[in-house]
Amino acid sequence: MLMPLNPRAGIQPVAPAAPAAPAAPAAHFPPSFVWGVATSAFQIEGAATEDGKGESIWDRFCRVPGAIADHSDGDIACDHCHRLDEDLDLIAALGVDAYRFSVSWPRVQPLGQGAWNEAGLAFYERLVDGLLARGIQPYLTLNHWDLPQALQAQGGWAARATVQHFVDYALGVQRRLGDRVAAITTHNEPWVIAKLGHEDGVFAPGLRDRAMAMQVSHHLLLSHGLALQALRAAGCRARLGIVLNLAPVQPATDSPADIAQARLEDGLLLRWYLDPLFRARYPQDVLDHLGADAPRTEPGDLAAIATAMDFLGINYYSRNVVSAAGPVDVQASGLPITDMGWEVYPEGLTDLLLRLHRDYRVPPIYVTENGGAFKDQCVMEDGEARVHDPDRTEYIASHIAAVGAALGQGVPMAGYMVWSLLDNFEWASGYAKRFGIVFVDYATQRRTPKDSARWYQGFLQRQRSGAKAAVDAANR
Ligand code: IFM
Repeated sequence: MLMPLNPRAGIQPVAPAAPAAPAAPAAHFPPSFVWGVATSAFQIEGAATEDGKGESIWDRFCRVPGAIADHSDGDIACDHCHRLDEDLDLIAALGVDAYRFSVSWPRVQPLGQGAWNEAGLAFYERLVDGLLARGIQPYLTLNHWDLPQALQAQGGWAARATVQHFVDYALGVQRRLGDRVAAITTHNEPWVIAKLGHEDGVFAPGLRDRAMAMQVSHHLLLSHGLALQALRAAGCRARLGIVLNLAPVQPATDSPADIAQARLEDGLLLRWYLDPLFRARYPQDVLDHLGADAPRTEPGDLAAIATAMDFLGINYYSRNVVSAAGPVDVQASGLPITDMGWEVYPEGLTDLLLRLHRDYRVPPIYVTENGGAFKDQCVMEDGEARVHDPDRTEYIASHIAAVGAALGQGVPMAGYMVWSLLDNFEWASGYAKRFGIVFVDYATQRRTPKDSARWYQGFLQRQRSGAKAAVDAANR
């Protein structure tokens, strides 16, 4: 029996019998490089109606018949609110530098404006202090999609008034936690909120209106810029940035129609966000394409959006292959496919990072999410529960190598965070898709670190000893 690194966490140190691990990524990551794991509030917390928490748009959306594949909701999720210490120990046992989590806006400000909920603020204070006590840097996200339902009733992100409510919310969180968190992200994946939530209607709040979706994207970006200004004016010392979901968009063939389609989708997914953030303008070809669906802006909006950031967060999962003829069958590429139906394409991450550096001269970049949903193999070995997930380990290792390749070519990479610490509520897919490096048995809420967690733990140990050896050599 191996002794756990942290007896309460139950995770084992990597032993010779550990799963066949892929070759360690060859790149040299500097000692300052931040390694982490990530989650979000709605996906893990549960306690949906406890201690004064308000309703979020995701609480409401889960009640819509057919909205969630397995008819589940976030009421209990990973029961994280009631298992905070156990989960903090799990994070610590991995040996990461940082933990990226989000604050549930309706938990701390139930109506999205006005009164604050002390119990909610106290929960996040316990989380942040618990991380610091374990030597882990808190990376806080303000908006990982769970807008207070009360604000949705007033128009949600489509209403310009929500911009100021968000700024006030950011300031309230800063007042309570800003002195102790390493970084604050305004929004996670604004494209998802706008497109999937307001144009395609497959995510909360389930609306289908392209003009509204584009207005939402503008308000998200504007609230990001204004929040940064307000936080800095309030003396916030945490590093400030935004997290975008980006993917290289590639034409299925070299036909002019496919190339044009790829250019347009690149505009809608990447340049629509990167151009205003780094060039204070929306891309003209996308504005032309949108016509009357383009968002209404006011003087000064674009300058506010382009407020300088301390970092850019990138969530990377796969590439997008597009054709003018319609959806592309990714199975045909012959690449491995995750349980979400996404191609495993690590070289796309290197390409993307190089492009960001070349075209936008971005600030230090964190890969704030990267990981894969795969079918896990749960077994009992020598009386011990084990979860074998070689595909996930391979996925993570190959993407870390892709980050290393970008770093080696001069991209200012600052960190990498695995999505996700725990299996959790995968939005419209419910609980069937598992991204965690720690398995969650939802019937018992028992956590079992998967082989990928053991691999990541060992990888981080090797990083540390490599970094220490380099420092010792330099001091000799
Ligand atoms: O689970 C999500 C996360 O909330 C946002 N980025 C993508 C992940 C996987 O779909």
